[in-house]
Amino acid sequence: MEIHTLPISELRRKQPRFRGLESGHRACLGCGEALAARLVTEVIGPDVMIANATGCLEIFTTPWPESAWRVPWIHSLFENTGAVAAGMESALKAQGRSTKVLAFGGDGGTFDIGFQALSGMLERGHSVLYVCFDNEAYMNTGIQRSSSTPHAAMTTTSPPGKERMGKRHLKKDIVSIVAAHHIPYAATSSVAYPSDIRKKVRRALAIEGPTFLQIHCPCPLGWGHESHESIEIARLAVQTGLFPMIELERGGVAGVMPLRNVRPVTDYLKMQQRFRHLFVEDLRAQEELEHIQAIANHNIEVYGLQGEGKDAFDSEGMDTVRRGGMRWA
Ligand SMILES: Cc1ncc(C[n+]2csc(CCOP(=O)(O)OP(=O)(O)O)c2C)c(N)n1
Ligand SMILES: [Mg+2]
Repeated sequence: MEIHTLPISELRRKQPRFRGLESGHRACLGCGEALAARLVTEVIGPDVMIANATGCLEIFTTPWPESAWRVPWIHSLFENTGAVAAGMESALKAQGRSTKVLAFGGDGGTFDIGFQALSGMLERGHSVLYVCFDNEAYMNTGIQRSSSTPHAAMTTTSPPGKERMGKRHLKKDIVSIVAAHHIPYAATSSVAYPSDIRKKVRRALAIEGPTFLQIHCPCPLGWGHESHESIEIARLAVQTGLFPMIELERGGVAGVMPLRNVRPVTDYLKMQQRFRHLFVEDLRAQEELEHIQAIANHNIEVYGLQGEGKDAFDSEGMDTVRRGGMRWA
């Protein structure tokens, strides 16, 4: 076992400077959302206000009368986070204050029910960083499928059986839809890459105008894996090409995290109970596995994820290749 021998002053220096979300909340062991929210709030500093949609993150951080937040935080409805954040930003602007506004929502709150409010916020150009904690289902209410649930995944409302092999439809490409609002910055990231999250949050906050970050967050309960496997699974989603790590500026691809060693999708799928029906002797299962591999291949091709030569970074390398010619707003 590795023994840490760093002097205490060095250990303190390595501690994050700011902690917007305290420990001691009620998230499950291995919760991807809890880790992602901690990483985001480490970077944003104290001069912020957050509007948080209904969902796991809101519930597990604020069991009345307690709160794990160390920043001003408001619970919006499930469906109106974008509108609440837009109102907060307008009010602060009218007061001449520089406090940054963030909106937090789950995939259900973002891809589905809160989408209209989000779209309005983006279109009107509010200076808000909207962070979507994407655990690919309505977890808080008992693992119902959302439009973010990946194809063929089992949820309580997309059970595999005679009629279908899990969810019939495809995962919505939310970051492209958001980017199509011509906003200055929209990106994806993953809890498996903490420094990538920090980098993208810093970038987004430095930009005037609406920005968006979708963070892929495994859910041990909803995906059916051990809590200690969350990070490995999140990393495999990226390394298979199923969750491309990209940055979009005003709708154009500005950066990608290339993959040096692309892994087969089965490496990712077989670790999760929500895909267990794909690993049985069944022709339909075989076809679904091929379909999912084709989705990953498509992502790799569309975003040019398989880097070569000097542009090739290992996906462990936590760096993104900047595509030429784009300027940060
Ligand atoms: C208008 C409305 N419909 C339904 C609900 C019930 N509800 C609360 S949280 C939630 C699911 C949240 O899913 P998601 O946004 O993905 O967040 P997660 O819990 O997965 O983090 C639902 C359906 C609600 N609070 N308000
Ligand atoms: Mg969710």
